[in-house]
Amino acid sequence: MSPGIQKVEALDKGHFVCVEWEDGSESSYPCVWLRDNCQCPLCFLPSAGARRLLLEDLDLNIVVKQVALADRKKVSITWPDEHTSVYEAEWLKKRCFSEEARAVMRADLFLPERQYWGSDLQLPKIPFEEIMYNDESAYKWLCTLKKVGIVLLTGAATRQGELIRLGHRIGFLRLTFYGPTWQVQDKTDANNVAYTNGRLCFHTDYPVLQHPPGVQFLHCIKQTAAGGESEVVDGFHVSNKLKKQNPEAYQILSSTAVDYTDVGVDYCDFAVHCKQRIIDVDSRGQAIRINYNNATRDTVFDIPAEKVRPFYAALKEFNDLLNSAEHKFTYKLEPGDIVTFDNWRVLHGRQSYPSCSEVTRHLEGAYADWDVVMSRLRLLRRKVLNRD
Ligand code: OGA
Ligand code: NM2
Ligand code: ZN
Ligand code: ZN
Repeated sequence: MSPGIQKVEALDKGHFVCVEWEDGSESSYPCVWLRDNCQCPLCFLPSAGARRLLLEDLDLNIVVKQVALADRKKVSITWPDEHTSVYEAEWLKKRCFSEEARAVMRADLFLPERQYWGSDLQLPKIPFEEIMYNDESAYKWLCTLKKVGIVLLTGAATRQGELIRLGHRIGFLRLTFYGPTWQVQDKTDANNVAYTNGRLCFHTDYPVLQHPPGVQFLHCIKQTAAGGESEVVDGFHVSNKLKKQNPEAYQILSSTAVDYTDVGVDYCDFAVHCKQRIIDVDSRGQAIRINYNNATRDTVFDIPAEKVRPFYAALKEFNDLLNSAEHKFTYKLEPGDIVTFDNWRVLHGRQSYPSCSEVTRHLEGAYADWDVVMSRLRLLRRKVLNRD
């Protein structure tokens, strides 16, 4: 419960409304925002939780005509055209514009906390059926997936179709040109290097898509006796290291647009091309997505010739850091394991394994978007913590 309101007044010639809370703190709200967010049925459609008010009808210079407090719990504002808006104390408190209040809201909505790791990773494990039937376990799974970037689900049936069930658990899977789910096996005339018995060096999947899949699931159905071990590395942790160790390499990888290509046939025929920065950063320079698959990096390279060698030098430096014993974690999937990981953050690879006329190793894979996963996380949190 938020504190009640002690006092409310218009300030700055009616351009702001200041709320004084019972605990002595104060919040100041711009009138243009208050008018824009009027919760009355004319301005807001509750069944959609969405604004009806059009921007065309919003006066940027609006000021309050009158402001009143009811019951220490409601602020009502009368606007110059006699329209009235009522705001609940708790609603206002949550939307306070102070630096601290906004940080709390941001953390609550987006769970930005990261736990970086290296070879010391304690791979989080949860039984698959637990997350399927228990909301607390499912919530824990998704929170850990967001914070650490990887969770191993154990004890799934060793048949195809378990990822479809997992997709239903979160909402839906992300369809790509490789199908709703896809089979990682050594295939003749493979349309992707993943579908061979070869070693896969550290990569993120599908940087050739403009919006690469945020989350990846790999379900081990059959595992070879020799080889086929998995490797993972925390791409955000390594990016931070690179930035410190070699700022110039970091600058190159976070600014150069690299061409990717994928042409072939699978779920349907495709000719996909895209430009991505290998280390994608936000406006503050923090890494937010790694886009790196050496196999699908195009032969076309749309940069000036003199920048090519410095680019390769930077990429080698990054690749060396990814592969350093300090950073990488090696494990081997067992039949029934489903590894779930942040494909924007964690780079993954596998060791080669002997080729054989029979299928000796079989993983089923699938993708989900972070939007879908975060949506399920928020809904589970509401249920589990019994909030609003
Ligand atoms: C892939 C992949 C890992 C493995 O299919 O993209 O990374 O262990 N597979 O086969
Ligand atoms: N598969 C495993 O970027 C890539 O091509 C990753 C995708 C074939 C669906 C591999
Ligand atoms: Zn209104
Ligand atoms: Zn992969």
